[in-house]
Amino acid sequence: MELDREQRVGLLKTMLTIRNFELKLAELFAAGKVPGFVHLYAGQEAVAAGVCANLRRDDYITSTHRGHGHCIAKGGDLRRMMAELYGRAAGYCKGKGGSMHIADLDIGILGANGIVGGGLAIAPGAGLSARLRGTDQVVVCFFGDGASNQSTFHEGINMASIWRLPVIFVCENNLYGISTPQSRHQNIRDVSDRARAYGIPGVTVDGNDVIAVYEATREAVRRARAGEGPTLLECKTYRHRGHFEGDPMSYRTKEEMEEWRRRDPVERFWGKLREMRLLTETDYAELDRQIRAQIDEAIRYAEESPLPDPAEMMEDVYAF
Ligand SMILES: Cc1ncc(C[n+]2csc(CCOP(=O)(O)OP(=O)(O)O)c2C)c(N)n1
Ligand SMILES: [Mg+2]
Repeated sequence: MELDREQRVGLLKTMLTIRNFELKLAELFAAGKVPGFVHLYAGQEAVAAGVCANLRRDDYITSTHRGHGHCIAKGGDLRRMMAELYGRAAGYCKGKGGSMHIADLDIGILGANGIVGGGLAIAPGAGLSARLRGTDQVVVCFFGDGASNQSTFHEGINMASIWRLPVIFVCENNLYGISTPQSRHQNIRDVSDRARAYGIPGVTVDGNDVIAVYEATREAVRRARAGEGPTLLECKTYRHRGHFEGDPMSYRTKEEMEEWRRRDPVERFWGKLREMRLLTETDYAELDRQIRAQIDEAIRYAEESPLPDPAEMMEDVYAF
């Protein structure tokens, strides 16, 4: 089934929203407006956009420390996201969580995770819940190449495979875990090879090609909804920025970064749409302008919100 114009432009819009949001956030962070840590998603937009375009509002995702893109692609509210990043009371976690704790249960976002591999333990549980409630909801578990060495990866995928849970495990292989290249943290090139050990399909796609990601996810979602069980989908991609904002990036060469910038997922897809005559330069400029205006509005919303009241410090805090 071919995607129509509206669907293609929708994919570009999601990617461009993530790109603009992240680059604006980089500026705000450098200006000292955003406290804490931020790990930006710029460069990996095709993964979040291509995957989430296959999901319904009531499907679930689990996210990571690099989670803004997942949240935006699943329909997260830019204003509440920005307010959370600013640590303000109007934020998703009332300003008490920050970048790595954004969640929105109303639209199936089960949360970002500061714990690498944390989502791999949560996703099978959400899949089991869907099964027990008799729904056909599916769960997407986003995680990185580094996380694929965590015990939760093996336990989570094994559990999901034996119970045929409706989970799509999406590995965003951006070739690094902090400063460690993939070749030094695992002895395989394709993380999807590991799927064989659990008796499930393993697929690797170009994670900078939004259509390739979209199509591979469509099949994985079809399988999951039909009760055929999980898939491990690896998307090869690259982060444009450091591991965190402020990372000097001494572990990567300029040549490597330039090479990947030539494969920029947003530029590439916009170029395709222009070639297909689905979008003109004017349309693109207008789309970009609207997105920037929405982000500026989110910043205004965040800046107008008060800081959380210190008296509420212990509210919404759980201990087990
Ligand atoms: C359990 C745990 N171990 C270590 C860390 C420190 N840490 C934060 S991000 C990261 C690397 C994650 O790499 P990857 O999964 O490839 O994700 P990427 O940052 O490339 O998106 C590590 C080791 C952590 N947050 N949690
Ligand atoms: Mg990585």
